[in-house]
Amino acid sequence: MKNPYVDQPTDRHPSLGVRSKEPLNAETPLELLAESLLTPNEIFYIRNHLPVPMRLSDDTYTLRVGGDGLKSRRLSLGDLKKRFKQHTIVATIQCTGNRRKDLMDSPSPKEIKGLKWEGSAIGTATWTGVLLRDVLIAAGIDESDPNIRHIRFEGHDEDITGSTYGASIPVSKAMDPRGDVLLAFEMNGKELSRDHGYPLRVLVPGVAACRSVKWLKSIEAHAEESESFWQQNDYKSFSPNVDWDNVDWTSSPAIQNMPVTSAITEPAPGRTHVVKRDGDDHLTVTVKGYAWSGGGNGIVRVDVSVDGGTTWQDATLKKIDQQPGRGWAWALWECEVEIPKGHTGPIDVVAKAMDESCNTQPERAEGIWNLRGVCCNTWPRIRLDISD
Ligand SMILES: Nc1nc2c(c(=O)[nH]1)N[C@H]1C(S)=C(S)[C@@H](COP(=O)(O)O)O[C@H]1N2
Ligand SMILES: [Mo]
Repeated sequence: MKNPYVDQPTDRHPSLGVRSKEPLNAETPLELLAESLLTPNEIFYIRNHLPVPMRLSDDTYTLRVGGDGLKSRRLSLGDLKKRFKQHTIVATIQCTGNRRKDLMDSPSPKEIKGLKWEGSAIGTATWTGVLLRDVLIAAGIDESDPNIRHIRFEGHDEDITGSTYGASIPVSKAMDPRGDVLLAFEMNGKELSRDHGYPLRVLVPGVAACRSVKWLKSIEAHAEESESFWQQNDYKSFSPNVDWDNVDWTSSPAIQNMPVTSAITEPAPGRTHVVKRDGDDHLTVTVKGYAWSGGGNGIVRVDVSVDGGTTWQDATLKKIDQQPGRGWAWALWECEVEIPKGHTGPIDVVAKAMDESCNTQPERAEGIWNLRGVCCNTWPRIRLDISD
């Protein structure tokens, strides 16, 4: 049998942190992540479940639109670009398993299955494309039809049995004029690369990135969600008491909007950083990171603590101006953290973000532990060691 991985992209950046090779799953180096509001395409995280499909050609590519109540049609890339107004949005996408490592490293003795993502399975870009809403309207969608509840997407990538990657989103999000769901062909002003879905992908801002289907093959309106494995039996969260022996996948909804989260990118988590006091009574340490929330909830604040959360210091935010409810992009933050007078020895720095719906982050992993290790948003933590 032909190796399905023979024809994979060759332009993958060597600095990416590879979590699996075939299929390629790789994250941005954490120390580069909070350097710029827009993540450079070359180092944007890559999450592939299956082999990247053969390079689809601009000229022969067509998108199939159909399903309940829609006129069935095929649209070429040219049709999409000519017939519909083009839009550019700035949005962060985050893998549902971002920061899974923090759940895996938590005290639970039970098994989490999944790639050990650290904090960089997330990135922000400008995305250019046409509105899914406009394409659905042109195909004659009846918004008042109560039986149309989900918009299904299918990718061109397939496993050895020929079944393709797929996902769906609620029709309310797809049709929201301020929901900004795109069929995107450009990322940061450049044609999508093969790894990021060339020639066309869905981009669902505010929603778990597993719904932003790459190498888009078809769109369908339907009463039910996508039947794909990834909609039905994956990317769901459960109570900490559910494990691989007793999980009932039908008992929990597919994740759409994601919870508010943040990460510390500098100093790097996972090792102790020695800081010399040098006789200085007033000592500060620069701590940097990102914060993001789903559902269009922009970040309003990031707080930092060095006493386990008893007292907090304000971080300074850097963010792109977006309308309330359309806060699709992350905020980068920085704090000159004050180390208490006279303190020497180890000290932990923690952070938490708050979004515009006043959601904030849980301190500990135990309450949000789940068997797939999704939606990890505990307080990020780093350790300093203050020496005289
Ligand atoms: N067709 C297809 N679309 C897909 C995937 C995939 O494997 N196949 N992975 C999804 C997941 S889980 C994530 S996190 C994002 C990652 O997008 P990126 O690789 O462009 O960063 O794509 C989503 N879209
Ligand atoms: Mo993902």
